[in-house]
Order: sequence, then structure tokens, then C-alpha cells
Amino acid sequence: MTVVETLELRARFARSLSDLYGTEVPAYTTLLEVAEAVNDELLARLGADAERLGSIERVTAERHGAIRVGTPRELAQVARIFGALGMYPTGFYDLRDAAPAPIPVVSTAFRPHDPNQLSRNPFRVFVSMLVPEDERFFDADLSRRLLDFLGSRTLFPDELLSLADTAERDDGLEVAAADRFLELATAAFALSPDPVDRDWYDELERVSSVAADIGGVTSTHINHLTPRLLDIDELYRRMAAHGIAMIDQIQGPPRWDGPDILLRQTSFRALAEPRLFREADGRIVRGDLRVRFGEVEARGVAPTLAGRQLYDRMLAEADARSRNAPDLPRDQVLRAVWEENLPRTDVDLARRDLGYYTFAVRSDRPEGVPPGDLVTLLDDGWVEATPIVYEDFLPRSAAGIFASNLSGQGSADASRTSAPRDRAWLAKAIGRPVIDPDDLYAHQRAESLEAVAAALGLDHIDVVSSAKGDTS
Ligand code: OOG
Ligand code: NI
Repeated sequence: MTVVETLELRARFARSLSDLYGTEVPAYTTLLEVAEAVNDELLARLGADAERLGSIERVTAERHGAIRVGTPRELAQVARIFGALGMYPTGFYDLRDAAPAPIPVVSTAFRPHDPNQLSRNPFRVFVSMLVPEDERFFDADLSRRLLDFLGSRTLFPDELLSLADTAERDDGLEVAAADRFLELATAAFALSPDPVDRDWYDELERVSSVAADIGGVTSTHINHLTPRLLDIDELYRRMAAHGIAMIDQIQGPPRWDGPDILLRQTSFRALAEPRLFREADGRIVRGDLRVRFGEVEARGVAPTLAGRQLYDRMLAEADARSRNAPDLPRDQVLRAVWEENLPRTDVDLARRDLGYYTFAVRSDRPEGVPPGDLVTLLDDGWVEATPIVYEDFLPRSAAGIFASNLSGQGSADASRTSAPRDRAWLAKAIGRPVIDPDDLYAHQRAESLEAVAAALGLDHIDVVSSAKGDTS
């Protein structure tokens, strides 16, 4: 019996979703063409340096998707479908107190964990779940009606879920079952032709257009699919020439001449898409909704917790400077802060334990007794560092992307009680572990250091140097 393995299922699903989305949103196809041209040109110009954070094959196929669901029951079903594709809930993002606009959702990302799987196909999906119990957004009456509505709809057919369970159990599916699974899974994320109940949708939209997009319709859909760029600034410039209006700025870190960390993202505004509506008097009419947008991203080095804290401090510093000098371009303010605070080389990011790297023994290492700490091993040319790519998301960018595509401001009453949610709550609600991404990066680094230690005959390598009193 021929089996389509998990990796191939994931790669085929990513392609099939991309094909579907391209037929639904033609601007996405333009985006892909421009993205591929920009990546190829950068590769031609920089050669191997362009592949520092992933091979061109990986980057060309790389996408993240975003979908939105209503309840833990629906999220648990999503987890079964992505489980079949080797994608697991990773990280917890609470967008409910996000600036510039709160969104009544909490989110996690489904993605592969194993570095080898990531390098072969890193498809990931950011999945947001509504919190109808949050009184800051929904009063008791609306909350109850929303929960009833969500409780009575079916997003995923039983056949799809049962194929997903088989695939997850067996690490793949037999050929015909794989075809059927991919067909059903793709169809589950297509835009539905069902009419949208106008009054219900509008009522939710007054609270939040994301709430309306989730709870105002009877199905879910892929909201966007994001290709990865090697040069996001160049894409930003070129999209205007294709007549596609981008949001005001690139979210996240600035362009600068040191190593990129985390994630830089930008998007084009949601396009009006034709939808059918059911009016209060029962008439079915044509109209449109603007909820789906296009997004691109560039990925950098995964920061350690210390690096992440530094990132948060640098953003706060940039915000303070922007308040004092509102006319300065944001990118320029950020770049100045980056230049003052962040090391300019990978080796320095690794030495100061701000970024995650894997390490390998150099073929031209010195003779003699190797030192027992990482900083000296790097400084004295024993080991080399390879960046670990940031595979996750950034809540502040996510909030910026959400907000720049909202049709209205929505309404939230901050004085009312929120419903507490965190990673542990989410894991319990969906009956699966939700992994802390930092554990994955730390584990990958630790494994590489163990291999280095074994090769050099050391029992242990200290990540932070005590030898040279290095505090630079
Ligand atoms: C998700 C927004 C977040 C990202 O890349 O940070 C996101 C959504 O619009 O549902 O996709
Ligand atoms: Ni996105």
C-alpha cells in the first residue's frame, strides 16, 4: 500500500490552499509573482548569503495562512486537521488588549516543530478564536446569541475529521484517502456562497469586524496566505507600480544593516469581495465585504527571551521618540534605536545570548585544549554559528495588521470583566498541548551544543561566558 506521508500531505495542502486562494483573490497571484521575482533577484545578487535563513526552495514555497474560528470545539477540530499535516499548536497570543485596536480573539499558530520538517516545508497557520464570553466586547444577551449561533453550525464534515484522525495516527494516508482528505480540507476553507444574514452581521460588526467575520457567517475561510520575502522593502516599492495599495508601513523591526530579528510584515488592504446577503425582509441581494487582505513577510533570527525583552524595550523607546518627534518617519526612528542597541553581527547576537543559533565545530579549528564556554569557543574560532529562523508570530504586528484592515473601530468597554485566557487554558480547552515556542528554539540550540561538546570531548558548554567577564 502506498502511503502519502505527513510531509507530503502538508506540502500538497499548502499548494492546494494557495491555488484556491489565487482563484478567489487575483491580487494574491500578482503578489506571488512579484515576491518570486524579488527573491530570485536577491539570490542572484547575494548568492549563498541570501540563503542564510533558509534555502531558496524553502523560502519560495513558504507561506503562512490565517483563519478564524468561534469556539474551543471548532479550534479542537482545526487541531485535528492540522495534526494530520504535522502542524501543532504553538504559542499563545491574546489580541484582546492589543494596540492600536483591541480584537476579541485569542490565537495560536499551528506549525511543524522538527527543524528537519521546517526546512522541508514550514507551512504554518495563525488561528484566532473568538472569546464571546468577554464582557468588554459582548453584553450578556449578545454573548448568548453568539454562542448559540456558533454552537449550531458545522465547519468541518465528519468525513474530513475522521480522515484527519487516521492520517495523524498513521503518519499519512493511502493515496485515494489522501486525495479525498486534501479535497475536503481545502474546500472547508473556501469562501462560502451562502447568503450572509445582514442584520446579524451588522450587529456583530458594531462590536468588531473580526467578530462579524467569525460569528456572522456559517463557515470559516482562509483570510490570507502570506509568502515569505527575502527583501520586503523592495516588494513594498513594487506593489504600488502594480496598482495595489499597501498599508502605511512595514510592521515590526526596521530595515538596517545588522542581522534581522523576528518578523517584518506588511499587507495590502482588504479588497471588496462579492457576497450574497439575506435582508431582514428575506430578499437575497448582492453586496460585498472587505475582510480578506494580502500580506508578505520577511523572517529573521529567533531571539532568546533576553533578545525578546530587548526588542520590546527598543519598540517602547521608538514609541517614546516618535511621540516627541511625530514628523520623523517611523522607520528612521526605529533604525536609530536598533543601531544604538542591537549587535551588528550574528556572532555578537550569539555571544550576548540575544539570538538563537545552532553551533558546529569548524573544520579549521585551533589545536589544543578547547575552552568550555561558548563565547570563547566562538572568539577563538572553534565553532561557527548558524541562525535559527523565527518561526512564529508577533502579537503587536498581528494587531497592526488586523487594525489596518478593520472597516470600523468597533467598540469595547474596558471597565467590564474580561474572561481570563492563557496558554494553559487553551491547551485544556482543545485537549492538546500548546507548546511554548521558546522551548523549541532552546532545545534546538541545546542539541547542537551537545553535539559540539561530544565532538570536542567537553562534558558541557556554558552558553553565557564567565571566563572573560563579558558584559559588552
Ligand atoms: C490574523 C492576523 C495576524 C499575522 O501574520 O500576524 C497574522 C488574522 O487576520 O486573522 O496573520
Ligand atoms: Ni498573517
